[in-house]
Amino acid sequence: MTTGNADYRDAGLAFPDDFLFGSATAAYQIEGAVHEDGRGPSIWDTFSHTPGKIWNDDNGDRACDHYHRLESDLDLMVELGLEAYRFSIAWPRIQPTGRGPANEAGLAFYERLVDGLIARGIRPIATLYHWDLPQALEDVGGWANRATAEAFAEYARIVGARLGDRVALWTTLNEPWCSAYLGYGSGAHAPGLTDGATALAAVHHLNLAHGLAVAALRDVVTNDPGYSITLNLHVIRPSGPTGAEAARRIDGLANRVFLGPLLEGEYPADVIADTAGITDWSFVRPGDTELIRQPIDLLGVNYYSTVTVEMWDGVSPRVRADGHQDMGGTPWPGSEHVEFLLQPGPYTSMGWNIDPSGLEDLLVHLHEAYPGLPLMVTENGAAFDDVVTQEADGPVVHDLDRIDYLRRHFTAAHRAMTRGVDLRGYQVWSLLDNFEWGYGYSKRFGIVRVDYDTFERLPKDSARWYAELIRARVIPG
Ligand code: IFM
Repeated sequence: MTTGNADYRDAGLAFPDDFLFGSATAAYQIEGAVHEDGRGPSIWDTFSHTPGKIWNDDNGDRACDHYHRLESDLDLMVELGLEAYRFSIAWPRIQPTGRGPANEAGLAFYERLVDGLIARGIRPIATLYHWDLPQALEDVGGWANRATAEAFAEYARIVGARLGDRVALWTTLNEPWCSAYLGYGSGAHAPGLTDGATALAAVHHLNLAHGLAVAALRDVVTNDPGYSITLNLHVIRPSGPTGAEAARRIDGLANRVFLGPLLEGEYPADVIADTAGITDWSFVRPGDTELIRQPIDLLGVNYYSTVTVEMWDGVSPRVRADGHQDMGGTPWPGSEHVEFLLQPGPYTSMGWNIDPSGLEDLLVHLHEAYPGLPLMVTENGAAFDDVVTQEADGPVVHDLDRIDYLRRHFTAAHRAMTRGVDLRGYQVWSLLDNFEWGYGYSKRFGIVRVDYDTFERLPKDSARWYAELIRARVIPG
């Protein structure tokens, strides 16, 4: 029974039997053990050890110590009833310098992980790249260098040859928007560069890397997996008379510059025009868009919140106070005159607005734009300032705000499905509290709490709530 209310708190919504409920993590955010078993340094090791880049100068050296707690973390997944687990493979564990022969110990670790999942009846969803580029590749240009895309295909081939009889779903890249624009445009992420032309070259080489990697995987895998990429598409609300122009620009840079080549075989002409003063796009070589547009089985969607935009005239004091005048450090090359307005609340502790209608809108839009392409929510979740309470039976985290967030977003996903969207599953971000990039350990996204002194895991109430959803296949009341 649905109540259909505007708050997305419907009761009694049932999910189909083949809907894949799971949870997601990423290597650098949870593994730790950065110097062990031959792992090479990544750009995030370098960046996080650069003073002032990360909140509290935190780093991923130990993270959640998952590398040493693999078996008990797998058992935890069973306790929660997960049907799938989305993890990422650290490229520098497989190829310490990003090229050359495989590091056996690195492959063996992920083999234990995949085998451990399968033995427990959990489907492995493997992401090849969740931002931890081998530092040696960055030293010769990183994602601004076409050779990195070619190296990525070789890495994909190595991993595919080893695990390509067991992985259920391959994801090439996680959120290339972040890798390109935060890594090379705004400088908020590793490697911390601030150059618009470099960011746009990175966009293209990431797209190319995806295409080359899918082809390389197809060459070597022996089972019948799905192939996918995960994008953090922006849900954009226009504001005022200039909102449509602002939305077009941000949609171009955030969404269409990926969806175009990946799914339609071309870059959007308006994005090329908008950025003509920054780059001539000569890094796109003849034939590249054909290489990028590989058939995929599923598109991964990461969704957290929405943005509202309008154009600004360049004299607004509020914009100056926001630092948008720093043209050297924008994630929006060529569109620095778009202003991002404060969103109506409520907010998570990231300051991100909570708007489940954005997820429904996004899924329905993708379904209409690309009919026949299955979708999966590969990340959704929320950071809140959790409180640990000591009760008679031990410590607990009553994270009602996270339960409510998840309830509302699962409802949004369900509503999208009733509108015809072919949604195959939902991976909650995140299984564990973890290293939240520039925010270090200050933000907790986990449905399981991690004590960063003892590394003990404590399932929060949201984990119990999620376990009940998975068991009953109905959103708990
Ligand atoms: O923690 C990140 C994740 O690595 C990528 N997607 C967004 C999450 C929350 O910021």
